[in-house]
Amino acid sequence: MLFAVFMKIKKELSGAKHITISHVAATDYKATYPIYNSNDYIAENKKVLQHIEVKSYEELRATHREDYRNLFDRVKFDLGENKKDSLATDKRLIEYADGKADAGLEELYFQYSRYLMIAASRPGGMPMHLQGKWNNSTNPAWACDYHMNINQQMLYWAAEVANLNECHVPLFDYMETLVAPGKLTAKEFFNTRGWTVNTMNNPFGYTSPGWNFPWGFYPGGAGWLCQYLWEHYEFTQDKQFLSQTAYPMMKEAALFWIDYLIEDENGYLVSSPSYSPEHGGISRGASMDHQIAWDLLNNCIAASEILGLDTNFKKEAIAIRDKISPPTIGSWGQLQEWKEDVDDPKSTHRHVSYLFALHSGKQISLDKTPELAAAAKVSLNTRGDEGTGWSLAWKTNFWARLKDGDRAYKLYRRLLFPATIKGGRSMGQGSGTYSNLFCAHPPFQLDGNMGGAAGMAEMLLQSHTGVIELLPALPKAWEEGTISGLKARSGYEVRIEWKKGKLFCAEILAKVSGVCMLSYTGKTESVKVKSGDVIRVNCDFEISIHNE
Ligand code: FUC
Repeated sequence: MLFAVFMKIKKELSGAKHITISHVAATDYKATYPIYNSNDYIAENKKVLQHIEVKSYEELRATHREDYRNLFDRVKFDLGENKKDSLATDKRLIEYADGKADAGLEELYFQYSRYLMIAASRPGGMPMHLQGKWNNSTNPAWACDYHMNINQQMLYWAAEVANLNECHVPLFDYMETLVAPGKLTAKEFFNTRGWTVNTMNNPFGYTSPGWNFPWGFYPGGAGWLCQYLWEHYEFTQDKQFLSQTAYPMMKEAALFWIDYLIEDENGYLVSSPSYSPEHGGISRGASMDHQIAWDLLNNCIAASEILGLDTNFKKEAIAIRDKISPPTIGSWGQLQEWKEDVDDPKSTHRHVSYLFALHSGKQISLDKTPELAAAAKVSLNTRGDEGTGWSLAWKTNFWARLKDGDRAYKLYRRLLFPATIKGGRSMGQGSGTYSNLFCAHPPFQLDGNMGGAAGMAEMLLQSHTGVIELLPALPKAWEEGTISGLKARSGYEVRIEWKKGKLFCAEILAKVSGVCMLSYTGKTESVKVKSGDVIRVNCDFEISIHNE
């Protein structure tokens, strides 16, 4: 089509020094169940065109830059001197794979993920999916779909902490379009209330199990997605979002689980039938389902308290949450993937779903449940340090939550292994990073980029336990550095500077009033703050409050 336009222009134009071509491309797609093609794309195209035609190219470019920089410039990241910025990226990756230091490449990887998110996920548009807007095929891998058994969730792990909460919104808008078809799926397939989605989803309300069994069956999808509604609230403290958008979807997803769980012979509630994503057969009591149901009910309980509503539902949610079959330690010290103690210590499968409670859930933590955290470590060790792109990224995050910075960093470096090197690496043949820094599952999937960036943030700052932990998993390799603009839960913005592997100073800006819990190397302090206060922390972890 563009070619035809060029030919016409060539015929009709003479003597021009430059031309500006305005291209608009709305479609008839509208994200409304059950009819998805009612958008008046002609009117929409005309409107956009009228808006841009009155502006020069320079004006448009300036508007674009301002819009972009407003998001991008929020986070500054510096890992010190060692930067090979003048080397081409493909060569840079190869040197990095040889074990050479390249702080600049690591900074770039983090900021590149933020760039991809800014480019691909903006309010009013569709959320990112497997290949995002960079899909170049009419028959892409896994249909370039919305895949809910890890991929879609991982795509947004960095959104809040990397200060791009607006970019999270398309995911929530999309989730809202899944509720009506998801209710039908819950009723028709499982005879429950509420809504659910399975592994594969698309923009046209596909929420049922498919396209194949068993991997297409995954009732945990909606519950897991709902975690990010809660996270968005936790980071932004936006109560209107919580009451109008998040809580209604969370509650409906919780109703699904309240109906779906059944009591076993020991009086525990278990998921049945259930399936630990892409590993093992259909059984009763896959741990991931229990952890997701626990997380969802736990968040619903907190939300109903904050909003001051649904007392009866809250009571029921508490009773159900506390009866769910808890994470269990098996005969060889592992965290059990299923209700039965049947884990295979030789399995190096890429899906590590049963550690959801460690990340991105928060039921297991080093401080609050040390035995379970130790069991998670045993499981992770047997799964090994190989994997597909997203699997490496998830393991980076797991080790960061276990506060083993060097191990997290090892996985992170593995994620940046050049996919172009012949033979790749053992299990995840060809997994790592392409020369343009896209993550290689393979094939290219955006999830690993976002999961990798989230893992880097997780090494420097954690806040999922209600405490802002500074440098919780700092690897030895990152001896010096500064990061500013990261977000922490409960409405904080954080700047951290470290030297010789130790905290040098930090500043925490409170966006809302509250009590801020801070910790560094096991020392914890709690301070009362007002919105606008800045908490300053020095190298001895001494705290002062300022209001400029
Ligand atoms: C899940 C994973 C695959 C792949 C696909 C898109 O099914 O098991 O590895 O990432 O999603």
